[in-house]
Amino acid sequence: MSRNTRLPEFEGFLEKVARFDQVIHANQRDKAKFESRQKALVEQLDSDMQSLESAVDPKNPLKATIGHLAQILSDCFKALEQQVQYLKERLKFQEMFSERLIIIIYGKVNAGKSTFANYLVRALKEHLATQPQHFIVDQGNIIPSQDSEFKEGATETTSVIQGASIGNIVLLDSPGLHSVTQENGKLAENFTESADLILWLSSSVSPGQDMELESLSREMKKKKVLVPVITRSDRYDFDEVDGQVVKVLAMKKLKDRQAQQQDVAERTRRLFEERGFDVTALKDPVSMSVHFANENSVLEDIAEQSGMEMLFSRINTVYESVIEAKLVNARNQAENHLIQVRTQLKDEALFPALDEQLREIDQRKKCLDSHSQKISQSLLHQMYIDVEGLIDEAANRQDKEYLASGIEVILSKKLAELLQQELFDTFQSLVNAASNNLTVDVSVEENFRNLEIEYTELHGHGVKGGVEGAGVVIGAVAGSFIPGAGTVVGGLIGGLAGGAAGSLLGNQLVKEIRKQEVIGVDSVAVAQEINAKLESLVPGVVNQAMRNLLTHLEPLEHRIMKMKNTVETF
Ligand SMILES: Nc1nc2c(ncn2[C@@H]2O[C@H](COP(=O)(O)OP(=O)(O)OP(=O)(O)O)[C@@H](O)[C@H]2O)c(=O)[nH]1
Ligand SMILES: [Mg+2]
Repeated sequence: MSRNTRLPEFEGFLEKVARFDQVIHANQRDKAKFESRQKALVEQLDSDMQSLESAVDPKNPLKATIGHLAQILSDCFKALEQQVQYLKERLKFQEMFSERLIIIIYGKVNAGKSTFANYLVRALKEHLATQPQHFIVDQGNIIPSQDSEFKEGATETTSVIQGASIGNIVLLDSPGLHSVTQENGKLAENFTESADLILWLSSSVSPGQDMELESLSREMKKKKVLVPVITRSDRYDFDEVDGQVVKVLAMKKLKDRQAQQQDVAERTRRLFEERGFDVTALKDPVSMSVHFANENSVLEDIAEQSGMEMLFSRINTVYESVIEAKLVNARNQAENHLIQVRTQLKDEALFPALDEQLREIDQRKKCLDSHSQKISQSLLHQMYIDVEGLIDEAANRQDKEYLASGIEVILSKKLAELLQQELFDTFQSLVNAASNNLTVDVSVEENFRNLEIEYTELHGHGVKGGVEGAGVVIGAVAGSFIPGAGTVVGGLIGGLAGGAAGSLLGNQLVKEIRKQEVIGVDSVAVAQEINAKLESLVPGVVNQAMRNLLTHLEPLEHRIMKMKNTVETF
């Protein structure tokens, strides 16, 4: 921009900037808060993780994945530490220039950032009649450089944050976004935070590509003041000079430039609406060409033709927001940092791993649910078979305790076998202890009863009917009837009863003695009781084993939920 031309917008901009140092005082108190908040978050997550690790049994198959989770968390901490480091560097940088307007020239590789930065430095130098001081930024430190220009080039050229300080303005030229060297892109993205104004450049060759709009929306989300610029809005015309055809650089046709501006504006707006961002904060793009401005600097209205006047007019309209942003920049950076910490933990690093862990746990819980009934049924079936022999043994001994403890032993042995068979794949050696220490109440209420007969023995002389001494009996079976014993008892009763009737009628001298005799053991009532009991006992015992296994899952689940909550409420 030549001094001779009238440049109201550019001059208006310079006037504002001249008063810049009167308004700036970064808020130091708010700035410090982020560190203590992040420290509290890290400590809480660390303690949550320790609690999770101590809750996982060494035999738990989830042990390995939980170990992996601890590793992920520790990586997150390292990344956060790195970000804090970046933030401190930015704040340090920002503080160093707290009384100047920091403009960052930002955008995709090859957008024309360095070329534009050089153009601006030259224009400022000319108007302010002062020398720029070039520097590079290294870990927040300003290292003065001997260069008097930023390097421009067709291949990716800029790999550090370089800048020039002139008057009340600090101009930063950043490495290209979506750079082949990812680090460079990150460096630039990280640095936009310390700037008060972002000039967002996109080449007119193909302006506002999706990835570029993504980066633009990220900056706007951070509530940065941003002016979109479509650079390189020129083309070559062929002209005839002194009878020779020559290539002449001209601006792209106005209607083409307007169409590009509108297209970028509309697509950005759509993206913002989709994301629910504040559309009103968006500024329409301005198109310009540095090459055209440089090559035609003699033209009276070059600032207007090249798009520069329009650019400064746009900058002037956002100037008040720039000042407001400057005042709260440090606090905003700290807030943005904390938001970023949460987003990163939730969307990128920690939550996906926690959710994966929760899925693993849920899958195991479902496995318990789905196997529980099957295990109960198989166990009940096996118990019916095995208990039959045990009842016989216990009946012979007439020992209910023997029966009760025998059932307990068989039950836990069979249960252990079934758990091993059905759940080992999922729970591995945890199943071994699952059937230990179960409460199995097999008290037997019913008694084994002797199976007895009662009969009357007749003693005396002159008894008719041929019974001498003891002999004639009226019998009745005492106790329950049991198969097997039945025939014996039945026969006995029949035989004895026949003789008894005649004897009694014939002689009063006969002496009657009532007698009882054990002829077997009745275990029917006990067997019925046991079978009925098993029906409710077995599912209860299986349920206990399932709950034992759940104790290896639920505390983990609670602790993982707690970690998520720690981040959510941060
Ligand atoms: N036609 C035209 N080309 C331009 C203009 N500005 C820059 N260029 C060209 O675009 C290419 C890249 O320019 P740079 O200024 O180095 O771009 P950059 O954005 O700094 O690139 P990186 O630092 O690599 O990200 C160079 O070949 C420039 O000559 C312009 O206004 N018009
Ligand atoms: Mg560059």
